[in-house]
Amino acid sequence: MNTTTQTRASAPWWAGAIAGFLAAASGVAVGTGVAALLQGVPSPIESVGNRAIDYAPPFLKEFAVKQFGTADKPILIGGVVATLALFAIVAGVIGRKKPRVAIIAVALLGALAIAAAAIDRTTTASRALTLVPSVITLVVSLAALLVLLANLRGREEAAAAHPLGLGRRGFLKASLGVTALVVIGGAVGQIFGNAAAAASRAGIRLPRAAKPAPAVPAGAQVEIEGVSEFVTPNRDFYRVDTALRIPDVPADGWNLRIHGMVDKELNLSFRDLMDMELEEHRVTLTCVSNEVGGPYVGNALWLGIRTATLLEMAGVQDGADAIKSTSADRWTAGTPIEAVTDDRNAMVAIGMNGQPLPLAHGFPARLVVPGLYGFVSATKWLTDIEVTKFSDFKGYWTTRDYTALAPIKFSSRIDVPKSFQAFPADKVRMGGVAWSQTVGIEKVELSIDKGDWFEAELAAEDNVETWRQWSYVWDEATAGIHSVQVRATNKNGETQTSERAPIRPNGTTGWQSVQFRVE
Ligand SMILES: Nc1nc2c(c(=O)[nH]1)N[C@H]1C(S)=C(S)[C@@H](COP(=O)(O)O)O[C@H]1N2
Ligand SMILES: [Mo]
Repeated sequence: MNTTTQTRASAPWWAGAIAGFLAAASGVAVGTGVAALLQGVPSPIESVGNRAIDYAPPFLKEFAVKQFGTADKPILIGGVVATLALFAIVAGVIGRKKPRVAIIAVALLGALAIAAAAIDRTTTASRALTLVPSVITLVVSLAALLVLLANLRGREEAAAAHPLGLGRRGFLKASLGVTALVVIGGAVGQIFGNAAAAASRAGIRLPRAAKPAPAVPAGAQVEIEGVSEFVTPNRDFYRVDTALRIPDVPADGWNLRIHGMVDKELNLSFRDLMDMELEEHRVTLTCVSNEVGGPYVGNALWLGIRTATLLEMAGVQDGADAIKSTSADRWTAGTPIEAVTDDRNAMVAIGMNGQPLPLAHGFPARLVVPGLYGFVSATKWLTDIEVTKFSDFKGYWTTRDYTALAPIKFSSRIDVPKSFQAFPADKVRMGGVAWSQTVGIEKVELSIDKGDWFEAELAAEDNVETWRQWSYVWDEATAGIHSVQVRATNKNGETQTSERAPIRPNGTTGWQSVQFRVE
């Protein structure tokens, strides 16, 4: 027995750090596991992350999308976890001498998680249920902290030899126990996070379209290695949304409500939709966050019911100029009534490239509106369409410095060459895509080494709501570094402007240029 009389001596700082970390980790792990078992309830970390997403200033979101692309979500989660861990560690270190401070700090963390859960828009469960994981996190973290600190304080003199005052074996057991909790909590979250929707999707057999899409015309696909597939496979289709966890929305029990300035409110089940006259259309979606030459554009075959048909069933009243669409995770978009009732192929879609919508792309149903950026039209996990007026509401991004109206700015992209791709001199084959949804592409021009513009070869057109591919074979290439620039002209006779516009408030413009090497 160590007989030091220094009763105020405290455990080493790292023992406090470990105590703080273990306390928070065990609480979060249990909370995460519990959340996963409650359908539609976000975990405490997700709720805090969701707050960060909603409160982030628009420039930060642009930075994140630009720097991290679709990895922005894991990075955000990582940031939340790292911040939390750091806070808990500092609390533990202080707690060796001032347990009250540590307890208050951990209680504050728990309270933060509870507050985040209390206003988490993404939950699809009741508010009371949504609070359960964060309350459990608070209780477990505090209990763990109290036990660990009591051990630290109670056996100060032995603490150096016996980390956490638990003795070596006790310490090992505690660490292993928490590690197991974290692993189990995480695994349960992975396995059960979207279980209901995944099972529901697996059980769906989509009906054939009453009005199928014509086949993709021969020659719509440019046969050059590196040029996009004309129809983007689901696994390659870009994904953009604010959802940290994909909303878990099984088709059974799902309901689409169409209401507001209508003669007759509609409530449609998934079955109701499947039994309607379904149509199929290829439409190219584009995200406002797409930089010139960027990847956030994709072309798919959508199966669904025209919004015009649904709104005719409901009977739109005079004076309405917008629909406000809402998702299961309470994201919203505002779309001009004209765009969803005119003769473009705006749809409530339930199928994508011959399959039920993938969970990430809006299962069980989403909106697709040709010609408008996704943030003002393409609501995924759709549950509600309110016929209303623009003067009475704002969509999610419109409250965050983006415009209310956002037609897609027509654009063109170079798929090949990739930046600094090397070609043999006799084989410089270029290609890419251009889009001007609802108008159509008339011409694509190229300029090599800033020389005169000349026309690229246009591939066959599918329809004016899809992109169109282009190609060019440069057979007089000389060895060295070259550049190629692209610009499109649409069927309204407008040519892409060289003027650069940023993403915010309503989309980029400018000409893409790529450098490449000829050997
Ligand atoms: N529920 C929900 N729907 C949403 C979004 C979202 O954040 N939440 N983002 C929109 C945006 S900005 C775009 S560009 C499209 C992208 O659709 P995709 O992920 O299927 O490509 O979805 C739209 N629908
Ligand atoms: Mo978007």
